[in-house]
Amino acid sequence: MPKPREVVRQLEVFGFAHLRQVASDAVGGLERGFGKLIELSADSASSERVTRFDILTELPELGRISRSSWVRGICETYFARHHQVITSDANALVGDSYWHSDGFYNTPFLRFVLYLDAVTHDTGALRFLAGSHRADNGWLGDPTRHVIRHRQDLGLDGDDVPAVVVDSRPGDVIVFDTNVMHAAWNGDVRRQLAFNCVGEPVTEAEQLDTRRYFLNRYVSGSVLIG
Ligand SMILES: O=C(O)CCC(=O)C(=O)O
Repeated sequence: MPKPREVVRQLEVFGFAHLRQVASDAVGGLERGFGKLIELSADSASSERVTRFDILTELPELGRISRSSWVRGICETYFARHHQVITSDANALVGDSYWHSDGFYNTPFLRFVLYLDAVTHDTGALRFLAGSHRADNGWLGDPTRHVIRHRQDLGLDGDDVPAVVVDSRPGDVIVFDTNVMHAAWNGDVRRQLAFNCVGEPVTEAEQLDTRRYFLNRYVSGSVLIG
């Protein structure tokens, strides 16, 4: 397991970090638990996206990961205070997830994601615009709008927007600041588990952001698809 301080530096600089095989011991249990929560259609051509929220009790292996010392180390270093897990979700994802951030907040939020299927450039791997989570990096406003309108404004298909693609296999965890612009292209059905964390909100603005973030996850579903 990489040191929390190094992971946090990656999060600060790039907005995401790829933790290879940190959950390899849990894969079997996570797969069995996922199967009880979401039944995948035998015919992938007719599959639709499905999300189940608040799954940490039903999926004790994910609950254990969310309470692990390495998750705590990353969160408490990133947020510089105690943290809370505010939402969790299991998703059967199908097709493209368009370029988006999960809202842009002054309060930082982290999302820990595990794919139970190997995902690559051509099969729906998460990809990121490195550094786009930071307001001081100049992404807000026109650059972000141009990425969202990539075909009209840039003449690029979504998967041709220059980005870092994080190929992942079961047992890997991807953690990202949810302000960062991310997407997934060319994917077939992929099983995803995730939980979202925040530093204990202290100020009124942090409390408001946390409530808005919490509600947005339920309103927008787990991921944006355009
Ligand atoms: O795998 C995907 O389709 C993208 C997932 C995503 O955007 C997210 O988990 O926030």
